[in-house]
Amino acid sequence: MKRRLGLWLTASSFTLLLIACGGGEKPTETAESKPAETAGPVTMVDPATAATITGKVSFEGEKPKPRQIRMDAEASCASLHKAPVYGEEVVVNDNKTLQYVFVYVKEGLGDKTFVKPTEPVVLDQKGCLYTPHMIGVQAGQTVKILNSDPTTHNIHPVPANNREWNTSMSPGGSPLERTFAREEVMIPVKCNVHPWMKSYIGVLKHPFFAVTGRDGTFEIKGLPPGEYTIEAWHEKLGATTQKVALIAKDSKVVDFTLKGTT
Ligand SMILES: [Cu+2]
Repeated sequence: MKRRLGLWLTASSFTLLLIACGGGEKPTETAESKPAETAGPVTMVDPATAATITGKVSFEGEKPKPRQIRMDAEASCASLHKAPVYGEEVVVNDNKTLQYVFVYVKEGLGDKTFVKPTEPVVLDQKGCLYTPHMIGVQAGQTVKILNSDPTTHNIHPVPANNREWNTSMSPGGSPLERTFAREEVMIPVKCNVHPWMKSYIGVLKHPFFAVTGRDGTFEIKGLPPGEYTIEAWHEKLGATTQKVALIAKDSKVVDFTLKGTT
C-alpha cells in the first residue's frame, strides 16, 4: 500500500510538494545531533558527556513539633483517616535531613530550551491531602490532577507569574489536565474547600530539578557540562544556593543545610 501510494505521488503533480516537505524535516534532524550550543531551539544533551549532581539537604536546629491537622469540621475527610494526620510543611527525616525541598538549576543554562516530557506529572487529592505535597514540572508539561476522595475539592493554584485559576472537582469526576506556561519557583496550591490542604508546584523551562524524599537526598542527571547555580528551596525554611562546575561525565556531590526557625 505504501509503495503504491509512493508511486502515485511520484507520478503526480504532488512530487514537488513532497520534496519540499521532506526537505523541511531535515534541518531538525541535523540540529538535534549537533552540540548543545548550536542546536537551535531545542537542546539535546549528549548522553556521552552528561553530568550528574547528587546530594542531600540537612536540617540544622531543633526539630519542630509536627502540626496535627484537624479535619473534624469535614466528616467526609476525617472518616478517611484512622491515625492522626500531620502537616507536611516541615518534614525532618530520621537522619536529620529534610523532605520536600525543591532542588533545581537556577542559573547556568542560559536560553537553552529542552524537550518537554509527554508524560504528565500526577497530583492527587487523597485523604483530603495533596499527594505528593510538592511536584516539579516543565513549562508546558501537563499536570494531571486527580480526585481520589469521596468528597468535592476545589483546586486553586495561586501563581505570581502564571495564570491563576480554580476548579471544583467532584468525586468520581474525570481528571483535570493543566499546564503552566512560565517558570515559577514555587506556585502555592490550595483547596478552597479545605483550608489545611496545601501543596507546591515548581515550574521550570528545563528538566533539571528534583524534590527531596524520605532520606533527604536528590539526584539531577543528564546535565550538559557547565557552571551552574543550584538552589535548594523550602517553603518555610527559605532557600540557599551553591555553585558547581561540571565537566563531561562529571558526578558531583552538592550538599545543602537549611536552618530551623527558633
Ligand atoms: Cu479539598
